[in-house]
Amino acid sequence: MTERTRRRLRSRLEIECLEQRCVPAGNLSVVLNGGTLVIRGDDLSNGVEVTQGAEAGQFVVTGLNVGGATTVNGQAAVTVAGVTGDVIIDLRGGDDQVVVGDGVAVPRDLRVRTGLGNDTVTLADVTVGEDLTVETGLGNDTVSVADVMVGGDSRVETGGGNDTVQITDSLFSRELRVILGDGDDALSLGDSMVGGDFRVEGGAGVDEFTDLGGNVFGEDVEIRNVEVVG
Ligand SMILES: [Ca+2]
Ligand SMILES: [Ca+2]
Ligand SMILES: [Ca+2]
Repeated sequence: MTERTRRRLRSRLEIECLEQRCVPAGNLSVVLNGGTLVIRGDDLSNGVEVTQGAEAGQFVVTGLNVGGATTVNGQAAVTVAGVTGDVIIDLRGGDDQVVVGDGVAVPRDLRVRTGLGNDTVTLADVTVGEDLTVETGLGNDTVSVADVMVGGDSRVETGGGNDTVQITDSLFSRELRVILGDGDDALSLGDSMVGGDFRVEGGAGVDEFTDLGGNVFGEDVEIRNVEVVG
């Protein structure tokens, strides 16, 4: 081994050690960028809960225990004030858990992405000023939406895997699109209002849509590639 090769190897090892020290297991990075709150996970399983703070535009981001404690900027929880735009949650690989609720009012878009893994997204008692997007990617995912009000368009896309989407007691001012992707998926909708088009795309697999009743549809209803409708 030449001196140059040895030096190069040593510096690479040092970088790897630094990376391991700087990124503890299951940490979320939380930043406020021009009024937009961005919560990013790593490829380990992450859990996060976002709740409303004392004032408008103030949010409390708490790490949840998902087979190990998730930290938020290295701490148990952080409070972020001055959120005037979107809330973006991107947790990447791992079996992630996202809870947004308890009266959260997102000024503009709420965008949740959970990447690979078997992920769970729960939105309960949330107001979204503009658009709502939930993308759970490959893996067997569960999305629960209850008591949610959206001012703009809504899209839930669950990717490959056997996914379950349950929507109740919610108001979608404009269109609601649910794209279930590959795998045997199940969607249920109850006591909700969709102001624009309601579109469901089941994709490959044996998919099921259950109308729980009490729904009001303002425009077109289009359910495609869904094998069981009840
Ligand atoms: Ca994931
Ligand atoms: Ca999926
Ligand atoms: Ca499917």
